Amino acid sequence: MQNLQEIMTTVEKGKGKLIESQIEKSLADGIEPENILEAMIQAMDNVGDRFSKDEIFMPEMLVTAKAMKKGVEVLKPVLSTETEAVKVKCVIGTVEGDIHDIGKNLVGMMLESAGFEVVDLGVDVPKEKFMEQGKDADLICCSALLTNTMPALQETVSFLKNAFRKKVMVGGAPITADFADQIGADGYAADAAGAVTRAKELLEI
Ligand code: B1M
Repeated sequence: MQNLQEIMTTVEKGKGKLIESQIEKSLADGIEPENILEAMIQAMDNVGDRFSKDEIFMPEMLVTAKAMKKGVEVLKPVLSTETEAVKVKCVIGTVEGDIHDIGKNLVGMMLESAGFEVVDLGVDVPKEKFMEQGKDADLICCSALLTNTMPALQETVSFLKNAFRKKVMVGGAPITADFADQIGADGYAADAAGAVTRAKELLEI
């Protein structure tokens, strides 16, 4: 579809100024917000592939991330389902050493729109901060995007599981269900929608 192709190109080229009007036009044309989000995620994957091949570098990756973030902001009101609060609190953050936050933000946004109270600790979060801020939470959500920060995820999970009996859910591009099991996490989800389903299962909501 032409609209989605345009949005992908805009994200890939990091043309943040165009994204709002293109998304609004697509929504007005009846394209589902989920399909727009999917196209933007696909664009980020393409950017990642080009980065791996040394076709683009950090500055380009940064502007695409900015365009993506802006797009997510535009989509947020239409993606949110405004369900009743479920009286459950979760804290979410990206583990220490890792500054990727687009996926984590999407997970937080979907949890929020499913009625969870979400406290976002941001990126590069030390395990101690997860513990401190997670004391009165029902669920702790940890994201990791780098193979290099998988050990930090593992340390965070074991630290939290030793500190208290809270449920811990993990996710992020390099994380698998097997790895999540191996490091003792209670739950894993591959994407933001799956994170809501898994969180509800874990908390028996
Ligand atoms: Co970086 N980066 N990056 N990057 N970056 C990746 C991850 C990479 C795969 C690119 C590549 O080489 N192909 C690669 C990692 C390779 C590896 O680890 N093996 C990489 C690298 C190498 C790096 C640097 C090391 C580059 C450098 O400095 N030389 C550096 C690291 C900095 C650091 O963290 N210390 C770096 C920096 C950056 C930018 C700052 C430029 C920017 C991030 C900006 C930001 O986030 N604010 C950036 C970007 C944009 C990417 C790519 C292109 C896109 C990431 C993204 O936002 N995806 C990425 C390539 C790729 O992913 N294909 C790449 C879209 C997002 C919606 O998906 O985050 O996977 P994702 O989230 C999904 C799921 O994973 C899941 O749900 C989300 C929604 O569906 N999920 C969860 C995520 N968290 C979850 C938690 C859950 C459950 C599900 O429960 C708790």
